[in-house]
Amino acid sequence: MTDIFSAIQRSAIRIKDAIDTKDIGYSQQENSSGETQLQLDIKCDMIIEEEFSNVASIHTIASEEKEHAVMLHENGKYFIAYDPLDGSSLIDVNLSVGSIFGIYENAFGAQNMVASCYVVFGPRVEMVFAHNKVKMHLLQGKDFEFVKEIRLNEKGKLNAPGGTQQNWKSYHKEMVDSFFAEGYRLRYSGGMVPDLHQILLKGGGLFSYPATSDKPKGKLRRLFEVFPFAFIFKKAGGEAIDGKEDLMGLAYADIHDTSPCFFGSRYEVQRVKEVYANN
Ligand code: FDP
Repeated sequence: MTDIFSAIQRSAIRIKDAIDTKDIGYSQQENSSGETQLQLDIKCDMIIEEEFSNVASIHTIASEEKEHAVMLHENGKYFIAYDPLDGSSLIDVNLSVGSIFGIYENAFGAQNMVASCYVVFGPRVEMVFAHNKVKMHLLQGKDFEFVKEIRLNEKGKLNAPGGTQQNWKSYHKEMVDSFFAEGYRLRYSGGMVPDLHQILLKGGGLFSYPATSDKPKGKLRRLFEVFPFAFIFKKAGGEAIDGKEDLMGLAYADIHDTSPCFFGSRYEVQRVKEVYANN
């Protein structure tokens, strides 16, 4: 696992350089989810693939930017699903973005996840790695230094509601409003990585990306985004559900499958469960 951790660190340093120095323009390519790919997405995907190619313990990779999984080393045991640059449309307005990695043993699937990791590219570059514990590291020069362990409180103060409100179900809107009525504050940038990072570091709250009328199966991808963050939230003492079920209990059929998702501390996720159980 140390070799994977180091490869992610090397990738993060190269991605930071790419963000800082490359022109950002729209390429002609579309990714498998039908979105126009930014050139920077492609560059970041290539960086990660290159770094992972040098790690013999990695059997197969799946990237949000590639239609199919790619086998790297026949004798490796880890399967890594990653989103090289999540929230990349936020780059041209200079908001934070991130990379997400789900590390699976022997095959993809939530039940096989053994570690997960994300990197936030903001004013600082921070990396959060969850194995037995959830640990945050800060990029200092060319090295990542351990900063602290992340633990969620029982209850937080932040509310990050994703998706187009016009397309929310009425009970979902009522639930979101009920948190605001209780004093929760809106914190939503539109980047999953910084939005969830904020909730993790500020002790708790709720991030939701529900099923909507335009996206009945949610928007966020199970293998690349949902399972990795579910693993992190649970290890940090919080919860992660699809409305009713634990996200880590969900299967996947296609590597690009999505799911509605709710991540938070226990108090807020309990409210989600109560509201969704009746709907
Ligand atoms: P983006 O489309 O900019 O890549 O991964 C998808 C994502 O960003 C998440 O980072 C983010 O939380 C979500 O989409 C935002 O979607 P909405 O604008 O629909 O809320």
